[in-house]
Amino acid sequence: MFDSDLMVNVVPVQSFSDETLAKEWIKNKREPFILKNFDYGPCLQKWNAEYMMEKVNNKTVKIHVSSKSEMDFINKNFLYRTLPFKELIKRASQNKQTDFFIDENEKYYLRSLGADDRKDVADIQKDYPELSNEIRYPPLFELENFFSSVFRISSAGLRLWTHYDIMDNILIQINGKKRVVLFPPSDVDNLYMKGDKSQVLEIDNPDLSKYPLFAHAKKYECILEAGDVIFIPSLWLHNVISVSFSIGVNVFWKHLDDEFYEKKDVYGNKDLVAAQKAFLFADKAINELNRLPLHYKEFYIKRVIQKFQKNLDDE
Ligand SMILES: O=C(O)CCC(=O)C(=O)O
Repeated sequence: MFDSDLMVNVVPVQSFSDETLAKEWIKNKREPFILKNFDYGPCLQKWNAEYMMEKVNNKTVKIHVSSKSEMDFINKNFLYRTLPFKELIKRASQNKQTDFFIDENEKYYLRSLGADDRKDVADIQKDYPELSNEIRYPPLFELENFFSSVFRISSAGLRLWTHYDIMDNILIQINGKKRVVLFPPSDVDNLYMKGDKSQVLEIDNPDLSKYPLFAHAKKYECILEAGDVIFIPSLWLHNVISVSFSIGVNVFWKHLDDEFYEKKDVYGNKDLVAAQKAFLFADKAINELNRLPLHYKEFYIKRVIQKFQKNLDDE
């Protein structure tokens, strides 16, 4: 189903070809945009499947393997596997028989990790030295705020679940095409969140009897072509589908003071420290109220919500 009511809420993501304008937009507007025609260095011409297989020789990577196009983190419908980088590229780009046994229906997804994935932040410059001088990042953030750079390499047809990140980031599309759908943070009530992920997997064909509020969510949508970069502001929910075999680089940076971020968060996807504390206090508050008879609990939950709402209204 592609409901016409849902179509009403689709906004095309706008594009710029001027980095200065783009940087201003990040500062003032905090909405997604595509930056076109930036010079990323040789990666744009070079980084195809053959080149990557030849160039990155001695590396193994931990990947997601899924028999479904819609990867579902909440119900874990995929497996983690470790493969040589070369083999991942072979499988993801061809999805057919290779030296290893391969199921034609399997789809592959790499979100690259640091050298020690428990301690190190992913950084393509360090983790893939053979490629490091072939990519240049657009000047959309201060270098001192750089947090991580992550490969996103995917089979055709694979969809990454809708989620938000707590840091501003850009996704540089280097090879292949992606469809990106974004939802503003103000729609978080319509997205049936579980942690940082939405439970609505099939965003083009949602089960509205289960997720009726999803019909009100405003979608921003675009196709990312090779050579495009999309700015994804923190807290904007996004859902990404690889239209073809795809190589992208995702760069994250800290746009708030260091103290707001959890120190040991190597993935950069933990909620801000203040928010984690707030969730903890909320759990404690719920435990307290659970001790009361139901009608008291209902009454006081409403009063607590009023208190939060008043705080927002007073802003
Ligand atoms: O490109 C992808 O597969 C996911 C990108 C993403 O989640 C991001 O840019 O934050």
